[in-house]
Order: sequence, then structure tokens, then C-alpha cells
Amino acid sequence: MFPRKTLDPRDPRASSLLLPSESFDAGDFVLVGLPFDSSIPSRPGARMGPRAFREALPSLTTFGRGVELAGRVCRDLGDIDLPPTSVKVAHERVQSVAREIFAKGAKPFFIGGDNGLTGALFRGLADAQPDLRLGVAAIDSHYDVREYDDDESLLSGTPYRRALETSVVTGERTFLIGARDFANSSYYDRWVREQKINVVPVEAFDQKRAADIGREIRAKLETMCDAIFLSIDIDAVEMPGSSAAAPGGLQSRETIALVRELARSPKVIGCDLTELSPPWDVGGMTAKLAARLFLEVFAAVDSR
Ligand SMILES: [Mn+2]
Repeated sequence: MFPRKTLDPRDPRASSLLLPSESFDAGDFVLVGLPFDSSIPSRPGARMGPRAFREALPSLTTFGRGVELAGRVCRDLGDIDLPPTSVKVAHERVQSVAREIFAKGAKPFFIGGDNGLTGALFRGLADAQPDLRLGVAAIDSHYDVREYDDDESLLSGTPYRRALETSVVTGERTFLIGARDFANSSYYDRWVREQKINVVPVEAFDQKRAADIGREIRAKLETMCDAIFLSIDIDAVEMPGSSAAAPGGLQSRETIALVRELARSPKVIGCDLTELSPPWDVGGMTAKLAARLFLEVFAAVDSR
């Protein structure tokens, strides 16, 4: 007979860091899934992102950068129930969950799902702490500042416009990192510059190492802000499993180095990773990158 394969207790898997939980306390690192893709115009599939992310975690271990994470806990609060038929209701639910988490002082990692819902996260944070001077480090190949008519017409291209409508975000304290040529319009390029948003195009990574770029952005945000939110649209990376995958993006190692530097700030209060779209993925590579970026944030935020 073939020998039965058993898990080696000396080689713990990253999935063991997640503790399914109904509740959480101040300071807890919590995971929340956003299984929603009704308002992604490019192609559907990202509603399955949270599940693929959780399934990718066992492919990674709990040990990195000389730090053993086993024994630390990320409370997995599960997925928010988001109706595919109403964008407005989905946004309201996400906003309400974000408000509760930020009001309690937990540190969330949201896994999506529609990048549009990132706008609801900022609104929830603004509800909880309206006077916060928030800094935003957004990794995205698109500006995502589209104009929209009403809350039912929000989509994956609107989150940072939504963010700027809140009391906590300003253009000066927002960095859009990884923007690509021929992925944005001149109209929105003008608007972004009028708002004094800091654009760091993907070409910047040809001149400078990703870790150095991350360190500089972190230092600037730390001087200007009380808190920092890290927002990752996985379509910024040249990987297949995202809603709007395209060539010419960040490489995965650049992204890991960038996220590692940004997450190191003691001011980071939360993170989201969106647009992971498993039906378009190849061999689960993009889901594994999402899991890896989660571990980088968890290691940095929880080890302080
Ligand atoms: Mn986006």
C-alpha cells in the first residue's frame, strides 16, 4: 500500500494562523471576506476571491524573515453576506462592518472581491473616526476615481473618488502606486493631479528598487498622517488571476518588497486586497501571491 501522507507538525502551514471567530477585541488582527463582483465591468469571478485566498494559505508556511508566526492569531470573521443584486446594499453592509471593526480598534485585512467596496471601507472608517488624518497607500494599475450617478452605480472604478469624499482622506495624503500607461484616461489623469494625489507610475520601479520606493512613501505618509490604510488591487501585478489582468504591471517580487516596506509602519491600521479572480488564475499563482501579501502584512502589523 502507499504510505498515508500526514501533515508534519514541524512544518506548520499558514492556514493554521486563522482562527474562525464570531467576535474580536481591540488590537486583534482580523480577516474579513468580501465575496462580491456584481459591479466589476471587466469580467466576473472575483466573488470567489476570498475562498481561493483561504485555500491558498496551506501552500505557505508560518516562517519568514527569521520570524515564526505560529502561535499568533488572525481572527477569521468569515465572509460578509453581500447580495449580488444590490450594489447599494452591499456597500452599506461593508461600511457597517468596517465601522464596527475600526471603532473597536481591531486591525482588519479585507479580501475581495470588488475593489469598489474599498470605498465603503473608507466610509466605515470615517464613521468610526471622523477626525482621523488618514494616509492611503493604494497599489493599483488604475486611478479608480470614476464619476458615478448614485450608490447603485458604484463600481470597481470608483473607490478612491469615494475615499476622497470622506472626512479622513485627502489627495495630498493619497499615493496611487503602480499606475500604468494606456490604462487610464487623460480626463481622470487631470482630476487626479487637481486633487494633488501622488501618482507613482509603474515605470518608477525601473529606476528604483521597490523596497526603496516603499520606504520613501512610508516615511512621507508617517509625517503627514495619524494612520495609514494599505489598499492592494491585485491587478497592479502582472499575474493572470485578477479581474483586469494585463501585461506591463509590477512583478510579484516587487510587490512583495513594496508591501513589506509599507506594512512596516506602526501607523498601518488596516489593509485590503481586491480583484482576486480565481476563474482566470493559472495554477492558483495569483491566490498564492495574495496569501503571501497577507502574511507580509500580518507579520509586520502583528509583530510590533
Ligand atoms: Mn482597482
